[in-house]
Formats: sequence, structure tokens, C-alpha cells
Amino acid sequence: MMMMMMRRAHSLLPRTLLSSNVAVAGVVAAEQRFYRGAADRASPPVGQQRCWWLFPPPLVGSRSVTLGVAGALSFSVTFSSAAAEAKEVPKPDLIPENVVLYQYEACPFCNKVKAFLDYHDIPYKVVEVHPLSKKEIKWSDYKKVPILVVDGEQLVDSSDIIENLNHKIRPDNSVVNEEETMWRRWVDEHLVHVLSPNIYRTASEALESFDYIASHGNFSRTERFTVKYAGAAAMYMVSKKLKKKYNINDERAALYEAAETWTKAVGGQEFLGGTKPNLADLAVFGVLRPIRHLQSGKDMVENTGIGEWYQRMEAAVGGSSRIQD
Ligand SMILES: N[C@@H](CCC(=O)N[C@@H](CS)C(=O)NCC(=O)O)C(=O)O
Repeated sequence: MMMMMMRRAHSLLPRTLLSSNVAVAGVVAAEQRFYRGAADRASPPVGQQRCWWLFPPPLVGSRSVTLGVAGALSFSVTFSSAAAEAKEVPKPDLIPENVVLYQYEACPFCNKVKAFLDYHDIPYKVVEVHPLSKKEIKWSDYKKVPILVVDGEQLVDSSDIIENLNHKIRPDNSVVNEEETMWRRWVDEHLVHVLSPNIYRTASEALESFDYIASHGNFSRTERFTVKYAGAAAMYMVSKKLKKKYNINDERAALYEAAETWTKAVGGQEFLGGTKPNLADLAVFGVLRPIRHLQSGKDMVENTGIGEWYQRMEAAVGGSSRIQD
């Protein structure tokens, strides 16, 4: 079945993506072009999915559930109480009253924002956007997610959203930390690009990823089957293109290298931020959190030294502060 879908998706690949000498502006553009090209030709709905990295989110809901499933990445849940105490809750009068996150459950940028909200215990409602119709964000001129509406004000772009929220809850802290800024940029410009080829590395990993996406995204029952198989087939092939584009020979080696680079940056401290996570810790944790149940996440923890930091982050961030409908 997978092979059939892959052959079909391959026959649908736009010429621009099949030709290696065409310069593609970046991973987002490349994948969006692929999806749009395929969407024009394929039966709906998968080809129209435009999120470049639709895949499993962390479990949301109760804190106990989130902590309880930490073992899914094959390391024990024996985090230190010091890490749990690293949680930072703003003064009550600085916490926004009404926060709504428009998201794709599996989007890494959305998960970055959620890591910030969860760590600071800022309650938020979630509106899951349908990736094809996007009817939930028709009201906005901005056509991507995350969008965060904070007491009626629309904020867009994950890094800007976090910047803005951080200023709201820490109005007196205007000092820019260059190291933190540099690592946040590393997350957006490097880490996220390494993740995509990893979760679609093999046919079975692509299926694993899309199985979760299909069951957790805002899809109708009838869309789910197509999303799973055609999405997996399409992204399996796109991931090979991405490897070339980013000069990645071995995607797992690149993932391990990124994990080790980050672990080295944290060094002997609990977090990059010292005894408490800073915005870079939250950004790395946010984008990694969705892959922790996947093969790539398990491999990363088993083969690098990132597991202990990750575990401390899980303890520090705690469970979701999402308000359940
Ligand atoms: N720089 C943006 C990137 C956001 C982004 O690319 N989001 C994807 C979802 S993973 C998206 O909405 N893509 C457009 C689409 O799905 O049509 C951010 O950090 O928030």
C-alpha cells in the first residue's frame, strides 16, 4: 500500500522538485510547493497540507499524564526536585486573562509557544485549525500558525509571540541575553531543518509520523486514511530532497550532532539559563517535544547525552496549562 502511494505521489511531484538544479528558497517553500503541486493533481486532501512538519504533539491535558509518559523516550522518570522547582509562574496581575492559541497540534512552532505558556502556567484555550480549509483563521490576514490572541490582541510568529509574552510577564526585564538570542536563532534556522528529514527518514517512520498526525489533526473521518498514507508517501520523498538541499548525508548523524551541540552548550549547568530554563531552553524543548514518541526521538535520547537535560525540562515545564473545553 505504502509503495503504491509512494509511486503515485512520486508521479505527482512537480517538475521543480524533481529537478535538482532548481534553487528552492528554503525548506518551507520547497515543501509548500510540493504540497501545492501535488494538491493540484491528486485526489484530496493530503496534497493540500501546507504545514511543512505536521506531526505528533506532546500529550496535552493533565500534568500527571505529561509527566507519566516521559518514559516513552526510554529514559526513567527520576527528575530532580530542583528541576521541578525551576518552574516560573508570573505574578497573578501580569498573567493575561484570555489567551487563545490557533494551532496545528503537531506543528513545532506551535509547540514552542506551548512550552512557554506551560512553563509559566499561563492558561490558554486551543483552536485546532483545519490544515486544508483553515476556516478557523479566516478572520486573520496571517495564514500560518501559530496565532496567539492575547486579551484581544493578535500575535503571530512563534519567536515574536514569545518575545511579546515574555515582555508582558517580565515588564522590568529589558536586558537582551546574546547567548540566549543566538541559540533561539539556532533552533529556528538549524534544529528544525534537521528534524524534518528524520521523522520521514524511512517508510515506516513516515507512516509512524503520519499515523499520529492523521489521528490528532483536525481531519474528518474520511480524510484520515488519505492523510496517513499519501502524507507519509509524499513527505518520505520530500525528506530526501531536503537532505540534499541542506547537505545532510546522514540525517540521524545530523540529529545526534545537533543534540550533542546543544548538550555541550548547556554544559555542566542544569539548563542553558543556569538553574532555570531560559527562552532558548524552552525553544529547544518545544520543538523536540513532538518527536519524543517517535523513533527519531527515541534514537536521539539513546544515542546522545541530551536525555538528562530533556528530563529536567519536562520536570521544569510540567504539564499543560491548556484549558480543556
Ligand atoms: N516563522 C513562523 C513559521 C510558522 C509556520 O511555518 N507554520 C506552518 C505550520 S508548521 C504553517 O502554518 N504553514 C502554512 C500552512 O500550513 O499553510 C513561526 O515561527 O511561527
